[in-house]
Amino acid sequence: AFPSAFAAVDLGATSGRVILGRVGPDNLDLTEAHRFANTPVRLPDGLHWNMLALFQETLDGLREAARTGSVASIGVDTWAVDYGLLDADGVLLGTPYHYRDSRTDDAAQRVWPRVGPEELYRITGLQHLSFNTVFQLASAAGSSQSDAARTLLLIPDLLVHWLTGTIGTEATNASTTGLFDARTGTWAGALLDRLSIDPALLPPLRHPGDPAGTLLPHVAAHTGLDASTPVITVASHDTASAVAAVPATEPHFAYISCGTWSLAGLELDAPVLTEDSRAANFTNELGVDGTVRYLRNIMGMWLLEECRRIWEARGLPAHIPVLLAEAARSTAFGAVIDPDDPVFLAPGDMPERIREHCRRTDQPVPDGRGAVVRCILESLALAHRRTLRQAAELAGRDITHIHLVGGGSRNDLLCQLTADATGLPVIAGPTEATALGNILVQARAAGLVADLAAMRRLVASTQHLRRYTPRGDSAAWDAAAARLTPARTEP
Ligand code: LFR
Repeated sequence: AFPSAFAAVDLGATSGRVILGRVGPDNLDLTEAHRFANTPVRLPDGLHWNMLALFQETLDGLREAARTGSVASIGVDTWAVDYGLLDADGVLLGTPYHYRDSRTDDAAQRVWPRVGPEELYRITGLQHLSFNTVFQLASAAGSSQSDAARTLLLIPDLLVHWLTGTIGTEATNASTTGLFDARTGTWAGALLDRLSIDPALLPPLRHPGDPAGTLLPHVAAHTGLDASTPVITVASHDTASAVAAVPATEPHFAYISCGTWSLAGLELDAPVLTEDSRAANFTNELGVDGTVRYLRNIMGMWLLEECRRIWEARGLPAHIPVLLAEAARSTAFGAVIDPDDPVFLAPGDMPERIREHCRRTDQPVPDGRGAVVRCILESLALAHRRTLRQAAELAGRDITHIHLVGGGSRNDLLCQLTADATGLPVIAGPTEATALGNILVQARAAGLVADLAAMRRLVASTQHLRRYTPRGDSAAWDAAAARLTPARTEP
């Protein structure tokens, strides 16, 4: 019944996948063509993405997709802020850096003397994260690589360039750079000028749904796809794709896109650029159709992923179901941490950093892996609560329920704890929200879905969702929340 499928290339910070979606009036079926690990590489100059391996895996995934039948179009989404630089001949300069590389730790100090944090926020509406593109560029200013750079391509745009040969910047992802004007939805020309960034470095904007080109002959040859296969611009910032696929059918919803990061917030019609919003470090990133993703980054499942990596490196098997069962049996509210403390940003010995954080804050030190995982999940639930309450207050909106999407929605305990901590029902799923958002924007471009509301209705009626009701222990959560003084991450 479904002649062809849309291929989503969806790269996350720890794994990537190529997923096929078949879309009908009442159907939305996903098949995974290819899944692969995304393993960053440390070189003498810092932490990098293995960009060539990621492109190769993308091609292999598309070849798998081609084997299963005809592919109507392709869309690419990845994490935000990072980029590759091309020289005057269009050749990639070096290897893109990973946003967790420490070279940007103090880079804001190079930007603020020229444009202070308050003014930056009034223009860009962007939360302060040490690794925003604007700070990455500042940390590299004057290097031979920056001098040779003629074009900056964000990671999904770089992959699209390698697939099609075309050049452009997708707008939802452009909104995470710190070089984009949240009020006008265009590159922030005057800001670039004051930061001595050549505007020619930044390619023209493309919007979700725009055609991005067709396949280069060698890409068609390798994948077995027809060279005329279109690549469609999707919401190339993975979080924007995930929010587009939130299965909301009623107003007053909040969302948490929970993967390596927890992105918790609201969908608004217009940015909130107030000083209070800046002080609370909320971001106004662009969503599909000009919507505003008013949210905050919370450190997310990264804490657990990094603990598991460390445990496994020490020969301790760290299967998630086993760890979660141990966490469920552990004492509640042993210790809680502020997941957004910058000490948790870089890769490293996360279990020890968590114990150290507990010592520093005069709390019992979690003893054993179950207790560490319990501490992480309760702390994330508290961060979800704090963030959504603040978002509602700053935006002047009510929240009646929470949609928790992404890989974290598989984590039963986290979903229940989030419902308990917030006192709001949590609707969990879909897990592959990012790929779904990618596929649905392609389906809309093909005329199969009418608009954003119809995309969400289709997700709600076809995907498996679970509902968690708060268990009513709100006094215990209030007490736990009172134990934390969150780190001020804003300047
Ligand atoms: C999530 C995400 C966040 C962004 C972070 C770094 O995958 O895209 O939205 O802040 O990664 O790029």
